[in-house]
Amino acid sequence: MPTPVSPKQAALALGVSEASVKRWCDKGLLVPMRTAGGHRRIAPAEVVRFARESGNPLVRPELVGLPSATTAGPVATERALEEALEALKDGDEERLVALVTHLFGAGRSATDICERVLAPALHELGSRWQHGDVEIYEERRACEIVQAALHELGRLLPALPRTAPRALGGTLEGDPYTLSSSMCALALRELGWRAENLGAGLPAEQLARAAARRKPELIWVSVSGGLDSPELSRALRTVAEAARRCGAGLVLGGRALPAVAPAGARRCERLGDLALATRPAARRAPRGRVAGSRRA
Ligand code: B12
Repeated sequence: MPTPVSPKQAALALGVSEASVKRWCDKGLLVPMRTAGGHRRIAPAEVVRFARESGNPLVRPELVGLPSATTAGPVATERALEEALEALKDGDEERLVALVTHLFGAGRSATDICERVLAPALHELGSRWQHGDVEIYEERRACEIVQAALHELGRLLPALPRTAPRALGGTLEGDPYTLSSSMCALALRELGWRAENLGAGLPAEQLARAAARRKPELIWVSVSGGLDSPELSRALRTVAEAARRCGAGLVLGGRALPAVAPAGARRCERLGDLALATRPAARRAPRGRVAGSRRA
């Protein structure tokens, strides 16, 4: 995250007077930090939080170290998917980062941006690749750019308290898809979880070992490809057993998830389902239930 800014810079970024910013600070609506000399400084993430919650849009985000809004104005909000696709096709990381920052600043959740803008843009790119209209290198480049946009969104989320519950997850051995798990981590972060993404292609035993050491309250696994069906079911059972041992909930999702998931797991179609599936009461399915038989 860029460095904290003065009330004057925050005011220019929000398009309001410095006096308003100071008043909001005094009322506790904007939470500043203090320099050694006692001057107020406001973290860019705090300015963004205030902009989202108060309905005062960031008119000059570049003044708090965020990408300029000039490449992603209000029109882009309506045609965000098209804009994202163009940025991906052109290999324009700056444009995609500016777009997601703008959408987030305008009040869209990071989860929603993943689900309604970034993932559909990748799906479209995939079908263009299938029809020979997109080169392999363009697809790989798009993944890198999306990863950068996710990273930026992560930096815009408010800091979590130290007491926030821990979640960890990733994709299993042979599954090379990185973005779905990164998006899960971001969505969980947004829900207040300290989400540790262990990345792609993880042997189930490693995930089990990480769970035993890190003692998460939640484990997620995204399944987009990789192992053959019986091997995948075995790997998922290993993870489910690890979750059971450390008392963690288990959420599963992804395009290639088998129809039957291990008992105790919650199955999700969408990132948006995580909100319900990770509520304390919902984290555990009753013993013996086959999670695949019930949509979370
Ligand atoms: C990028 C990409 C790759 C890259 C990925 C690189 C990387 N760093 O991740 C690489 C090069 C690995 C790749 C390889 C292949 N790919 Co590919 N790939 C894609 C592409 C374009 C995007 C994938 C992606 O990241 N999507 C974005 C994610 C976020 O979306 P998502 O997976 O749908 O996930 C969403 C939900 O499912 C859910 N979700 C997912 N997991 C979880 C978990 C939880 C807990 C929750 C709550 C939710 C959740 O939330 C997500 C956001 O909405 C897709 C197109 C597509 N339709 O997705 C093709 C696509 C998946 N690939 C395809 C193919 C054919 C292949 C290859 C076979 C190509 C080849 N001949 O080598 C290989 C197979 C690799 C393997 N071992 O499985 C086909 C699959 C067709 C099919 N029916 O199976 C697709 C659909 C393209 C197409 N239209 O033909 N691919």
